[in-house]
Amino acid sequence: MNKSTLLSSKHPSLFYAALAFTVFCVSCNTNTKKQATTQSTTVDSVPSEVKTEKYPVLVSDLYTADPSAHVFENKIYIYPSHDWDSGVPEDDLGNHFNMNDYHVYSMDSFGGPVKDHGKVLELADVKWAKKQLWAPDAAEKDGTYYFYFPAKDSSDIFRLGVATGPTPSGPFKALDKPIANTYSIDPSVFKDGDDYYMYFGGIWGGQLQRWDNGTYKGTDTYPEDDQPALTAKIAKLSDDMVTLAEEPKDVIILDKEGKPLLTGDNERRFFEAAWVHKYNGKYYFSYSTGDTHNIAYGIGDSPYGPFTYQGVILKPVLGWTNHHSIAEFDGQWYLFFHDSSLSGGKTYLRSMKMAPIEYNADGTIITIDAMVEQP
Ligand code: FUB
Repeated sequence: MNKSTLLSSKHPSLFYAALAFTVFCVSCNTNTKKQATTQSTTVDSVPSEVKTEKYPVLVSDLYTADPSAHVFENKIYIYPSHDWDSGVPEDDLGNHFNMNDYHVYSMDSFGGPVKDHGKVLELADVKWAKKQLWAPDAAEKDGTYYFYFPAKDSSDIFRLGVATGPTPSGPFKALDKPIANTYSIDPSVFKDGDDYYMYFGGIWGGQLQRWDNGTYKGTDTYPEDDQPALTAKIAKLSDDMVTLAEEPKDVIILDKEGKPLLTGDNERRFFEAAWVHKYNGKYYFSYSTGDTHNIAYGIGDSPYGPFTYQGVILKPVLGWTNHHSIAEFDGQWYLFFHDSSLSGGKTYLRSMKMAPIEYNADGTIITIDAMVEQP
């Protein structure tokens, strides 16, 4: 089943609305760097759907997705993708996610105003990148801020890049080349004491299935359904924060019997959107299950894992993708995520949201259902 079929079975009316819309827009634009400076990036109207969702959108003048949140300088900083309507039709490679720039946002408190720090990086300023600025993340070390992002290079291969800046909101300047030995999508950086680890990877459009031990094969190869699933990669970052200190390794997710999750276990296996946080001395590896639309997680004793599968943090949201981050602010943990409520369900026009997270006494996380409507 392809992504379009999945959307139609999950939200049939939204699928046909999205299909009609993409067919209408197919001739509007093409993927070129030049258009990064000329595109329209604003939201024209706020459909009524947004009022019936349990959690409000954080930003309603632009579409914002894949929010990576961190507390810097005693504020919540959010690093999202910037969705826009490029007119590229939906396909299984995610070409409709045709983003060209990034904005950074900050908040002083949960529920408080969200400040847009403006455009902090755009495609035209990244020498090696051709298109598709997907989910980013950021980290701070010794007063310098590092902004990590994926993009396709001139050969249409996803690589991970980095840009540096003097403040959490930039301005960021991209390095001339992608980070050596990185590939695929969705970089996220976890700080553990003085050490920083990068997680990355995503299958289907994220191309993880085209790599074998750091070598690009160029063809899609998936393990059989009864074999261990493809999974995210982890590598420690070097002191310079812009190179890897080691070869990327697999992030293993085990079931309760200690066996790796299998390819056929679509409800639980890794798809994309890796994130790690530490709670009560344990490491929580969370991720999207992709075609089953959950944010799931496992718990382990090391940033490298293995992680034992625990369950679902966030049930499927309105839209195809599910993507998240987790951060603690003022003693409360929060989940940052997105859905397509503001666009009336369009897969590629998403809006970021946040919700408090609650833990059970045994350290498991209480599942959130963002689709529940307010009374
Ligand atoms: O935003 C583009 C892609 O969609 C992200 O990289 C994935 O995680 C999914 O959210």
